Amino acid sequence: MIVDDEEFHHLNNPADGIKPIVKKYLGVPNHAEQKGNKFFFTDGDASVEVTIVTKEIIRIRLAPHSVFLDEFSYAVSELPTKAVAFNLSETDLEFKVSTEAVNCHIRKQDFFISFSDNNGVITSSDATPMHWEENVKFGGYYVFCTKTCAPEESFFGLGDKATEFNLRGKRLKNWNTDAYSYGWNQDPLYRSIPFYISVNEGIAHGIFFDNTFKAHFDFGGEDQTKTSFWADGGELQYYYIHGPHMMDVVKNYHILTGTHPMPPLWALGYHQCRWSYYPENKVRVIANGFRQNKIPCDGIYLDIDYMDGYRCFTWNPKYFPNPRKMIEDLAANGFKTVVIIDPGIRVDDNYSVFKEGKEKRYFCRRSDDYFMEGHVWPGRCQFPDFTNPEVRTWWGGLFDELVDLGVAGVWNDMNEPAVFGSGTFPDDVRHQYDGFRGSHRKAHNVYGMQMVRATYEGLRKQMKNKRPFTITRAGYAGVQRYSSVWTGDNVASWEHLKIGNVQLQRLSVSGISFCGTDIGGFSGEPDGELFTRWIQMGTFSPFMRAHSAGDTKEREPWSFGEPFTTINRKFIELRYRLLPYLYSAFWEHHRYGFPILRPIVMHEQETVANHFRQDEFTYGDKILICPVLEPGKTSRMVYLPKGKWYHFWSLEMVEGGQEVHVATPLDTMPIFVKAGSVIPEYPVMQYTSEKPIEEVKLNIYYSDYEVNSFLFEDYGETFAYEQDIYLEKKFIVNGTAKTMSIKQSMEGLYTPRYEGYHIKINGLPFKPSKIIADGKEIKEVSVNPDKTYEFKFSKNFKQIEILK
Ligand code: MIG
Repeated sequence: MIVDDEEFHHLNNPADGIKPIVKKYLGVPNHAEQKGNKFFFTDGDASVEVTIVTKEIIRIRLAPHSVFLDEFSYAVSELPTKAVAFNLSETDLEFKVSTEAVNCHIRKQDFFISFSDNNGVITSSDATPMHWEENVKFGGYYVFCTKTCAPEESFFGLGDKATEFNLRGKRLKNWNTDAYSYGWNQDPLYRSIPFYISVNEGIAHGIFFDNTFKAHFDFGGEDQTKTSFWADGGELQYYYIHGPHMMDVVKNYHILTGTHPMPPLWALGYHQCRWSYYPENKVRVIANGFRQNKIPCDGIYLDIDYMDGYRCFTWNPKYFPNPRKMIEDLAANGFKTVVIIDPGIRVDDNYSVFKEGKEKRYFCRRSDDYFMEGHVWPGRCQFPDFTNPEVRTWWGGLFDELVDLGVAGVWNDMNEPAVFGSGTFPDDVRHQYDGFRGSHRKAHNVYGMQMVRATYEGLRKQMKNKRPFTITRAGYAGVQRYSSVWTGDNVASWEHLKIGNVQLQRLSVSGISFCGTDIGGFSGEPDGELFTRWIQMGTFSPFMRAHSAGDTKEREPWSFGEPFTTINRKFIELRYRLLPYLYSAFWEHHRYGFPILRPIVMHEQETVANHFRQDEFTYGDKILICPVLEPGKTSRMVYLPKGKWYHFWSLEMVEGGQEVHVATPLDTMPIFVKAGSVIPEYPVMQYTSEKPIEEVKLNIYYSDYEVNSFLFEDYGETFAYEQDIYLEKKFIVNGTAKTMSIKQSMEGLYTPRYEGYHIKINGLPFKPSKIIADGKEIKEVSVNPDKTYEFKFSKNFKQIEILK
């Protein structure tokens, strides 16, 4: 007998009514409800929550069956609490939630959500309603958001992506990956920063998709009229961050995710690294090499070979029989020692770290309770669950011996986490997730960040009032609160110099200002020219470290002979001369949320052509840099934003708002200083604390319009700044055809030890007859052939007048 389908279906099968899994879209919002600063809208089944975070920041969350997940985020430790004025209004067409700066519109017809500014300009709007798809295998939902993409809209951010600075047309993924020798367009890399900035018709806004699962972004790639982001789990939760300037967006993103703490001053010096300098004598020889060659250096690194069988927190007794003595001697020679620590802990019952972690059940487990085991450098390893606060505290405590030995900084590597063979942990590994539990699908992207957090917090406790230095390879949004980063295993190629230049600018607008590349390229062999061009770029990277893989030739700044050694020295010296400038830019980052590197588009976002400039950037806001990114280049074009600029080497004044042709012989690179700037300078030292600063040089550049500059000073290595012990100085420069004035004001509780300034006036368009400082005429002025003028005066001056 043939049973026909129809008949079969007529059996009373309860599964019959279950439809296949499809994407579900929000329906029609029929209801609005307010609870404090939150508004809830529902279509009868799913709900959307709209939270007023600040005047410029609104958060959206979606709950498919109206059950919101617990509010917990590793990126945002606390939402700002300042009271904001807002209101809800309703028309036939929409609900509208407004602050002074932004409106969030919820369209009644289809639940489209859009945002507009207080001039009514729509800056972001849904192209389909928010949607989701049930995940049968793991539970929860894949969550999706699709917005419109305007014809000339540009996109920036997302951390360390190795592709064009403008992300328009790209489809990218966030899943922390150990990407040895990555190439152009390779994705994903080491970090996941689900934050992007859109600039359209001169207005910028940001989207921070705070979701730690594997996440995807499409910026008009698949369909040029659409921008989408989606994740393999978690909640569809994002922050709309209003501009209108890119700078506002970045500052507001920092309000959510925090900034880097102030680094110890030495960490802004030059660092030398290699896989690996060992045994001990080798480390000493390298350190002495710097002093003999008179090339400044503050940090020296010990890569994995300092350990005993790669066991973290141990020393190889053969190579490093007396680490305390070595670190002490290095310190006496002006070097801070930084050691690497990886997450993999060798399975070995005779190894105390493993034993203790095992007893206390601190290592990650699989879904069936087996330990997560995998091979890394030490051999078979287990891995601490850094998402467990108790484990973090334990881990932090493990640094006590290293700190006691005098170690000044810690380098966390392999924390994507990386596992040989399989790449990373399987999805089913369980994590405590600060009590909110999750599989590795949820914890993968935050694992590295929680590791370096544990490291930083442990060091901070043990170093008492001293600022620790940490560096991490992996990270998630907010990792800047705990660490600096480097861009991982790059390659000694010109292409990688270019990639690094873009990556650092991108990290900087993505919340991670304290970043650098492996100068010279990690794998492969740079020639002298490439190494020198890389040192030049590195001079203007917030973090400056040369590093190289073990199978390459040794590579110190003097390894290539002349003329390279001399040029490398000149640039590393320049790094040290500009330290007070960098340190001040760092303070502006830490305290006010400014990025340290600022791409051109951040200065002039109204001009679409600038959305595609990626070579030039400013270092702080006064110095414009354009690295030389190709071999054999004796000149290149450089774009200068509007205003007047001085060529750093020739002092020639150049009008901005155009591209200029700049000579680039190997011993220089294009550097320009904004007219009106006051650039503070330290004397060159072989390391930051070699001598007390006796005098600070102020390089002042004439301008015929008013320009403010800024100098930050404090103790340089303690947390006294958290008790407001610091000094913020403001300089105002202005000039006419016959006069120039410099005013100084200061605020704060710190008193620097030095007494005086050495002032150098650059670009003066007239010959001065008189210089008057606080009412007194300065008699001793040196006049230089390049028409610059130098004199000394008290650091407390209020006003200097220069008269024709
Ligand atoms: O599997 O510690 O990116 O900087 O020198 C390689 C050895 C492990 C990768 C890091 C690199 C470091 C290297 N590490």
